[in-house]
Parts: sequence; structure tokens; C-alpha cells
Amino acid sequence: MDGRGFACVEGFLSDVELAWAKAFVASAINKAGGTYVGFVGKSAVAGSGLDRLAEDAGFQSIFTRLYRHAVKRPPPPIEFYQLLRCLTGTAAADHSLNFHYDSYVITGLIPIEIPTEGQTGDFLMVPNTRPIRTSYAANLADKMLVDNRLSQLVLRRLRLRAQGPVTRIKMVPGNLYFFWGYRSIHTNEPCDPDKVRATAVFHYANPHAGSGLRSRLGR
Ligand SMILES: O=C(O)CCC(=O)C(=O)O
Ligand SMILES: [Fe+2]
Repeated sequence: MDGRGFACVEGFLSDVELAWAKAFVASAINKAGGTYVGFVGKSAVAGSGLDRLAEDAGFQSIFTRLYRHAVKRPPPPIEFYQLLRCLTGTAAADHSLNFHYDSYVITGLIPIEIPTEGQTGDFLMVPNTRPIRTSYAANLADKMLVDNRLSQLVLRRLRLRAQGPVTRIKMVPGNLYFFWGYRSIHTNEPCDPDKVRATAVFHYANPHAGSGLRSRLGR
């Protein structure tokens, strides 16, 4: 994570766990009428296995240990900001190639379904481009430097260069990937409309949770 930008635990989910999560995704997309669906929070993914994973002590301890290693302070209690993103149909493009910094120090990502043909929805990152900021205002300034048309255009072009600064990860379903989400510019590529790209995302530790400015801005 400090060097090439990410760490990977291969085959983290068992075949049964992966099949269970895949079935949840398939049924959700079906209910949504074949378009993008996103789930936020543990209860939203009840029955997928991802709800139980968020409560697993072994899983949680990877995050707190990583935090201790990186931040060198006592880790905050686990309260994941947990997502399940299911990209498909024409809406897949709207939820892709939006380069950003996460608001949370550590991001754990488990691909559930990744297309093997056409556009494969690769994960893209420019690892560790900023430190953890002490002020929320500085964090906002970083975010604004990325979240504008010019920066997005530049990053979208750079991703096509093999020797450029953008690292491309061809993710494998069932693996668990970790990266410093707060510190790294990242996004996903789209998949073809007739394919499904689904990822479970676990965000941990917001350094600005107690910021007065943040609460005044209503975030
Ligand atoms: O789905 C992905 O590959 C990335 C998701 C992401 O970066 C996020 O939810 O913050
Ligand atoms: Fe992210």
C-alpha cells in the first residue's frame, strides 16, 4: 500500500460466500430493472453475507491494525461506511471515471462481479499523492483540485498511457484489495452496458469526523 499503492488478499471470499454475494447482486439488478444499483450501509445488504463480514472481528482487525501502522495513533472504533456498487446498463458510465479522494483513511474493496470481456471495469489509481491533512479545509482544497473538469480530463487521458502515473488493477472477484483511499486519487473504468461490475467497498476512519467546519457545511 505504501509502495505500489495497494495490497491484495487473494481468494479472501470462499466460493460459497462469493456465490451468495453474486446472487444478491443479480437479484438487486433484476429488481432495479437492469440498471445501476447502489447500497449504503449494513442493513441495505442484509442477506448478502457482506453485512456479516462487516461484523467479523478478524476482518475488522485488519483495518485497525493498518490504521495503527499508518497513523500511529489508537484506531477509532469500527464504523464502516459500507457500499455495494452494481454497475450495469447505460448508467454504468455515469458511475465510472470520476477520479476522487475518499473521505476515509483506509478502503477495503472486494470485487463481486467483474466482466472478463469488452470493457472490464479496471480499478485505476495514482497512489499516495497526499498526506492525511490536519485540517478539514486543506482536505477540501485537495478534493477541489481533483474534482474539476480539467483535472478529470487530464487524469482520463493519463490512464491510457502505459508508462504514466496511473496504476491499472485488473481485479479478481473474491479477492480483497486495500489501499489508502484518503491519500490516493482513484476510480473505476466502466463496463459494457450488457455486463455487470459489482464491488463491495468498506471505508474506515474519517480523519475529519470531529471537524467544526465539516459539520457547519452539513457534511
Ligand atoms: O467500485 C470501485 O472500484 C471503486 C469505488 C470507490 O472508489 C468508492 O466507493 O469510493
Ligand atoms: Fe473511492
